[in-house]
Order: sequence, then structure tokens, then C-alpha cells
Amino acid sequence: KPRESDGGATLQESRPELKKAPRFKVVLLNDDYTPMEFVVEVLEVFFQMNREQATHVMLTVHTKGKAVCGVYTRDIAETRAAQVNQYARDNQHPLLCEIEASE
Ligand code: TYC
Repeated sequence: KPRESDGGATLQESRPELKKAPRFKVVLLNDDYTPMEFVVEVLEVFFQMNREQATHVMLTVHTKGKAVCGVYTRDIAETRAAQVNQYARDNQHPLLCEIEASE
């Protein structure tokens, strides 16, 4: 892989690495009002977790304040977070999901 600092003098390797798309974490935040079962359902429906995984992540959010639900390209992360927030609003829960840059 060519160095940044050599003014491009280093030979390029025969199979240059393609730039990897940046990744974004979808993070679920704790609140005092959203029912635990609702959070578990959200994790099952929007993040394809099974009941056991969903319960584990929900309890992590509940005890630590937040947890990562998944890591995706920007478009998918934004869409997933927006879907969760809309679904929570539709059901009158304050549940919040946000994205943060990863790596
Ligand atoms: N803290 C909530 C309660 O006690 C449960 C909860 C878990 C809420 C995870 C949001 O992202 C969350 N009912």
C-alpha cells in the first residue's frame, strides 16, 4: 500500500485495495419509559436478533445507558435508525436510536 508521505514514489501493488465504505454504528439509548418488551421487539424486527440476543442488548442499554445494535454503511445505518425512531413515535414511546461513526 503506497505511503501518504512518500510523494507517491512507492510502487503501487498489482491489486490496489479499493477504498472501503465508512461504517456507522446504530446505537440505542436508554430512557425511563419505553417498555422492555417493546425494545426487545424493535431489536427482533429491525435488527434480526433472536429473543435471547435482543434481551441481552436491551438489558445492556437499560444498565449502561446505550448499546450498539449493528454496524452498517451510512445509508443503511441512517435508514435503520430513522425506522426505529418512527416506529417508537408511532407507538408513543420516547425510545431513541442514533448513529455514530465507527473505526
Ligand atoms: N429503561 C427502560 C425501562 O426500565 C427499558 C429500556 C431499555 C428503554 C432499553 C430503552 O433502549 C432502551 N422500562
